[in-house]
Amino acid sequence: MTHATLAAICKCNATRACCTVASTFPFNKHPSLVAKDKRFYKERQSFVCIDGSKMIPFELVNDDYCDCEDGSDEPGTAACPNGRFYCTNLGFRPHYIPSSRVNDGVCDCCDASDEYNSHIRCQNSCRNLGQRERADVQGQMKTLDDGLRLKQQLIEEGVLLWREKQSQLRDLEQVAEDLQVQLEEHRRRKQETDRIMESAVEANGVRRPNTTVTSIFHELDSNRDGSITVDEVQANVVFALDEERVLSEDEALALLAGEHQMDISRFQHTLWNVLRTGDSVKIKGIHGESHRLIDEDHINAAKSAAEREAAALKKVEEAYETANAEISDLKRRLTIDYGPDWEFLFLGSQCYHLKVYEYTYTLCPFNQVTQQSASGAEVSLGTWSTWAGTPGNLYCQMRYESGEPCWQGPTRNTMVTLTCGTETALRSVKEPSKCQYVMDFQTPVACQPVLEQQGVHSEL
Ligand code: MAN
Repeated sequence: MTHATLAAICKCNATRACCTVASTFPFNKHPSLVAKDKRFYKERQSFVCIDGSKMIPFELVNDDYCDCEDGSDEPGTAACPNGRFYCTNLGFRPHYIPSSRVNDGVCDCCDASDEYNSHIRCQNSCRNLGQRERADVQGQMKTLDDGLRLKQQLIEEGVLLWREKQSQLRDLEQVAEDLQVQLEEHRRRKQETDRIMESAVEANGVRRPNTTVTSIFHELDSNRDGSITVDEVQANVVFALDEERVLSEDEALALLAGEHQMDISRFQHTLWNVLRTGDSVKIKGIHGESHRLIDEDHINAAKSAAEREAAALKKVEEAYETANAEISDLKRRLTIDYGPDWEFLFLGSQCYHLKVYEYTYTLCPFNQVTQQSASGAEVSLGTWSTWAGTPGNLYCQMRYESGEPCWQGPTRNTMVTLTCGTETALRSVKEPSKCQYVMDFQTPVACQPVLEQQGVHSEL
């Protein structure tokens, strides 16, 4: 449609929209004009497009025909595809809408100004929206206030906790030092008992094996009556250096410590000791060095002592290893960045859970993230890597990396976003792409003194 045609229509029919626009809204009072833009629409002979590209007669402004490339000649109609209509939205937030939405039968501005010449009637809902938004902002401000108070407490606790960890480290280092001394002592004792055992075994290596007090006693007690008599000694014991000569009764009696009968417990403390060395008398019929008897009890005692020492040493070694592992774990944890005031330190000893559908997610800050299925199987969604916020707000995101590899996919990773709240809790877990997880974690320590009041302007 040309200007000439449009002007003709307007002149002919004053009820047509294009004409009504001009008659209903004097140009410089049109609701679509932002205060700062009003200066461009002073009623004069001509209008210069705001981008300076063209000059047109003033009656062509808002004539429902787009003349300016920047759409500035049609601030109150839908004629220009790139035109913008300004919703004043008094009581709420002002904003621009594309001009194409003006009088299109849909209420876009909460003050109804975009449908000023439309078949539908729009309600002005700006007041309600403003009230609701103000209530939301007040709620957020209260959360922020409470959160900041709690954060202050956590900062104070963080400092104490930090000192506690430092002293825990010193204690552990002392324990490890003591254990090292004990370790050296136990190693020395073990060497000693091993040596005694080895020499006991070695010394008996050439002797008659499998001999014990009991077995020799039974060998001498020919009639198995539980005691050894003079006859039995004469029948079974000979002189080491003269095996042919039979012991006299007196000699046999002397070996029985002057008694005619000897039970095993007495034997153990008298004749057994004489026979064991094999120096003066020995069991008849045994030749060479093997007439010497192995003292199994002695060897067993040495073995038990060596085993006891080995067990004691193992225990101390394990305690030493545990202490050292705890020291390196604590040292590692103390090198983590817990925020400028150690305010995030308390999170290091906690875990937070959230069940989402069939999975239970667990976030153990500065440690790891896991996912447990209903069957109980647990997979790692990543271990602590680093703070990952922006340089100006570093502590608003945590990254956990190198979790369990995903079947035919990447390694599982998790990004945790920290938001301000009065409680510390895991609020949501999502998996926006396969095996890549995002968590919303609320905590007072994420509260910042300045609330980012995005989009809330002074008009409120
Ligand atoms: C498991 C879970 C899911 C993941 C699939 C990938 O079922 O860890 O979160 O998407 O594996 O195969």
